[in-house]
Amino acid sequence: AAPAAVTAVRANQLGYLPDGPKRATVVSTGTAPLPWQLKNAAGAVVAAGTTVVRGLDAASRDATHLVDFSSYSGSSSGSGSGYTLVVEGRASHPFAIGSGLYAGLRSDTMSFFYQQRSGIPIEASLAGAAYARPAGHLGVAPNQGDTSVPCVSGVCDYRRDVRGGWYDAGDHGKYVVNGGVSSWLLINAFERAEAKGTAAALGDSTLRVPERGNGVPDVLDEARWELEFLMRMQVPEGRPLAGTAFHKMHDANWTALPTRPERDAERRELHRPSTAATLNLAATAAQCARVYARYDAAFAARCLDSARRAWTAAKAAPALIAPESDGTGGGAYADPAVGDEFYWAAAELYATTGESAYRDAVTTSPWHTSAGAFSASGFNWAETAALGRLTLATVPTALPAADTARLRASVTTAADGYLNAMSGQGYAVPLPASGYVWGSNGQVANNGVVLATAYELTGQQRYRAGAVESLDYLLGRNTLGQSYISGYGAQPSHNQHHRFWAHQADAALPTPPAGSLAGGPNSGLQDPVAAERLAGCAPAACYIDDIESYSTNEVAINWNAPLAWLAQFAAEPAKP
Ligand code: 9MR
Repeated sequence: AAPAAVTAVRANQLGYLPDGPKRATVVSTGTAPLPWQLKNAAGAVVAAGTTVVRGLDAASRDATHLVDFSSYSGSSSGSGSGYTLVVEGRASHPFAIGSGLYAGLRSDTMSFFYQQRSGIPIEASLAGAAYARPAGHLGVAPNQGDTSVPCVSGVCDYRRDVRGGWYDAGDHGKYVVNGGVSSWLLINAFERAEAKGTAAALGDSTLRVPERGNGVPDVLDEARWELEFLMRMQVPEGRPLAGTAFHKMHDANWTALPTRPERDAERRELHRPSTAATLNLAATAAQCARVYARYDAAFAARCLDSARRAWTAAKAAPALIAPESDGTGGGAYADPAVGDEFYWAAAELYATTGESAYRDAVTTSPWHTSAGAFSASGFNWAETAALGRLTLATVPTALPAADTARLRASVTTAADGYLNAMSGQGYAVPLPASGYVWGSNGQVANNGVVLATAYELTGQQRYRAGAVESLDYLLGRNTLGQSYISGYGAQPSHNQHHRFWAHQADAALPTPPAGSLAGGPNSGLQDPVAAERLAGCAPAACYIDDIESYSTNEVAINWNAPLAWLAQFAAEPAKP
């Protein structure tokens, strides 16, 4: 019989960890196992075997086989990224096998946040000459500035200084709801590493941030840039709704692509407070109070005061819902259900203070026991109960031991669900076929964080393997053979939607810096380019590396944050 046609061999284009899982996907309609070979840079065969027929992959509609070369324990030396997997004469892109693969990604994914900073110049010495730019939105013409922003909603008539923070994504908006989960993930990555004893790798002068050398771990310096902004968004004492947080601030109208931050001439607007934003502030400021206490007691105390006031204000105003219709000039980030945000905030306040009022708010919340806290498609900016669970499962508290054990089991049960989803697929993605929504790559990374946390809790290697294989998907083991991370792999995204990293729109501007994660496949086709170019796509193939495809190809802080978390995890050695 003629050999079965192989149309692609999809592997992680960055590479594989010597002690990690090493799996790849072969696209072939062949119904019999196929021989595979692993070749080194010199072309010598160093391992061989036969594929396992996996069959039709629902999300991509590809006919698939699996290659498992996990037992190969050699590694490339020097730059040695020359391994290829070859099946029926067809080769994967070259990749490395080495233990140091993820250190660069850890650093680059964190530099993304520095380069998204508002209100501070981006220095060539830290970001590279192509990425340097003046500070944005400090009120220097033509900017109208974030230093004195009018509240436009009708419920307030004053101005606030809300400078700083990170721009959300490709736009220049700053949103408390999305800022919360993003800063939480960076700080959680550090808190996790502290508990594990690996935080030194994240300490002072480990990242390219201007605060290098100040004695504070750089990841905390970076997250503080956002925390200071989040606290500026709190309504001051003496004003109506004191203690709540403004939902968001952004331009009055969407700006054109490209627009450099310092050239944005639109009016900046502060939109009315919401309960969801207030609880994002309560949760992240409470987390801040716990984690920064060892490094800056005064800042930690300021965070705790802000968190307490936000909690009290949210209890007094539990139904301030930001409308979905408020999407001119910035995203809506509307979240009509805030019970999960109440749970998350209570969990952080309880883990930090141990106080009974917060404990009672935790234990009486339906989210404390609901099986829905970890959904199949994962937590996100609107669904935050899982964040409270992760904190209570990992940070020591005085909850009864049985309750803590149940919380931990909820994390491993969720992780087992993701592993189960992965094992039934051709590409091992911790998402159901229905999960390819706006920002699906962020959902993959978020579920990777849950898998990695399950590993930290149990030491069981299958969870580490699931977390690392989530990275395999993002780095090229997918139906498009796309590395969704700029600067990484043979076929990386490089035209992500961004107003400054807009090389595709203006050749004088740079492409996104290395380590920028594209939003990823979105079967909703919610922008004109996607609608025109991707009609009929299989869910996992609804992606185009075009700067205008904001619904599949934007970057965002809430997607890069779990990627940075995972890169940090994968850069650490496995537990013995
Ligand atoms: O990530 C957000 C996604 O869940 C929503 O479906 C989408 C439409 O409302 O908005 C996404 O967030 C965007 C925000 O509204 C504005 N800045 C860019 C964000 C990423 O695309």
